[in-house]
Amino acid sequence: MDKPIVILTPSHEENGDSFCLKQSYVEACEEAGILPLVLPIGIEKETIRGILSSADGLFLTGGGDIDPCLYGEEKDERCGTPSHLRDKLELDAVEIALELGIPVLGICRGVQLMNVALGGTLYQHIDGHRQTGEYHEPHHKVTVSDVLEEIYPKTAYVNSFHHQVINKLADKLEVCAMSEDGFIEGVYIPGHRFFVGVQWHPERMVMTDGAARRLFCEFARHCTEYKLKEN
Ligand SMILES: [Mn+2]
Repeated sequence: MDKPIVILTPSHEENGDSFCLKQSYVEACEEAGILPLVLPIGIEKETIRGILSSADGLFLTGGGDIDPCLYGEEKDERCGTPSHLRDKLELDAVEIALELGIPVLGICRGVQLMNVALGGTLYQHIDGHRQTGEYHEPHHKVTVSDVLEEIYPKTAYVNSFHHQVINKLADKLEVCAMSEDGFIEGVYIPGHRFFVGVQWHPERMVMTDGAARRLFCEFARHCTEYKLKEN
């Protein structure tokens, strides 16, 4: 079996006793030839290390808001209730993934988490940016550069289901997509084999948008390359 194993992070509600993962993430992975597995909420850091050491990629999925105290801010009333267990799980997972050098994909909350994990900050609420239409419908333009240039057209149309967005960019990250209203919508680490986050939801557009499919295929390709090098 040559398919790469990718570990997906699930959603969790504070004080909830279960976690969940939207099917669309799993389906987009399978479509791209990835074997998707879930990182359980509440496990110890060493357990995360054990799991990621046997994997070929990490996928930070979308979900609720990150605790603003993790980027040094008081919580705004418009910021949602954070899950401390999920925040911790994902911060640990990013740290370990960077140590291991495995490919990392972040979507929506995932790109925000990447930025916070590396020392950046978020806007806790922005008005007038989130769409009300269907998940697969494009909503606004983004201008792409660098690592996304071979995946998306220079001007791409993407969906938009976020009310938070990157404010101060972490030092290690570079921008690879900007929205037409001036927000950072894509980031990457220069020189890393694949550490890419986008603010939109490509997993909801894979049926209608070739670029969304290419993003998952490119992630899968890097995960496979990592797998072949490591084994
Ligand atoms: Mn957007």
